[in-house]
Amino acid sequence: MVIDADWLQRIRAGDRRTIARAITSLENDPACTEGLRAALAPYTGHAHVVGITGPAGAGKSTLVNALVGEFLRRGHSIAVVAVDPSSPFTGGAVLGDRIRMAEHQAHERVFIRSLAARGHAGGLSRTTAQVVDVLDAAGFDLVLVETVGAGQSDVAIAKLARTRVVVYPPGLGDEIQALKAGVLEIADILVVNKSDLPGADRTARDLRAMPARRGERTRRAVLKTASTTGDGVAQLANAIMEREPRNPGEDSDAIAMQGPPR
Ligand SMILES: Nc1nc2c(ncn2[C@@H]2O[C@H](COP(=O)(O)OP(=O)(O)OP(=O)(O)O)[C@@H](O)[C@H]2O)c(=O)[nH]1
Ligand SMILES: [Mg+2]
Repeated sequence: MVIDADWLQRIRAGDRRTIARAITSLENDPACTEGLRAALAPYTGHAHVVGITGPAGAGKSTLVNALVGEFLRRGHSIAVVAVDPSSPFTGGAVLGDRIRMAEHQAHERVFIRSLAARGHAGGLSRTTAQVVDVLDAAGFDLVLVETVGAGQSDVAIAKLARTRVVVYPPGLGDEIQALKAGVLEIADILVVNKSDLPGADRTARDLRAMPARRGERTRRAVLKTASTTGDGVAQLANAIMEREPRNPGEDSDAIAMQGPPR
C-alpha cells in the first residue's frame, strides 16, 4: 500500500476499494500501522464511534443491522466493524455476521467489514482502532463496532468508542451482581434485546436498579429492543444521537440559560 496524497484523497472521498484495501493491508501487515496512523491523524475525530458489546448470541449483529436501517432513514452514513471471535467454537460467526448485516450491505452510505480477533485480548482485534481511523477519515457519520461477546476483560472498546452500548438477552437474574464490576461499568447505554421473549421486563428492572457510576449525575439509560421486529430501535438510535457533542453555539446558550438571573 502506497500512502501518498492521491491515496489520502481517495480515502477522504470514501472510495470503497481504497478503504477495503487499506483495511486488508492493516490486517496482513502490522508494519503499515504507524504510517497509516500518521497520515490519517489530521482527518480523524469526526465520526461518532459506537461500541456494541455483550454476551455471545445477545443479538448484537441483528441489532446493528436494525440500527443501520434506522440511521440510513435519518440520512446518515454508517460504517460497521464486526470483530469476530474466530474461536473454534464460533467458527461460523463471520459468515453469520455477514448474513445478519447483509440487508444494507449494498447501500452507498453503508460500509461493513468483519475483522478476525485472532485471540487478541480485550474484545478487539489488533487492528480495530486503525480500521476505525480509516473509516473516520473516510467521512462516515457513525462507525458501529461490534465486539466479541464481552466478559469482564473486554473493556478495550471503552477507549475506542464515544458511546458504549452493552446488549443483554432477557434472563440475567443473579448474574447481574457478577457483571457489575466488569463490562457494565463501561456502559453508557444498556439494552435488553429480545424483548419479545419472556423475562425482558425483569432484566430491564434489574439493570435499572444498578447504581450510577462514580462521579455520574444520571443513571445510564436502560432500553428494551427486539431487533428482529425493530421494536425500540428508534429509541436506541435517539439515545445514541443524544451523546453527540452539541455544536458550540448550543453549548454557550445552555450555559447562559443555566446562569443566575441578572
Ligand atoms: N426472539 C428474538 N431473537 C433475536 C432477536 N435479536 C436477535 N435474535 C436471534 O438471536 C440469534 C443471535 O443473534 P446475533 O445477532 O447473531 O447475536 P450476536 O450477539 O451478534 O452473536 P455473536 O456475534 O455470535 O456473539 C439469532 O438467531 C437472531 O435471529 C430478538 O430481538 N428477538
Ligand atoms: Mg454477532
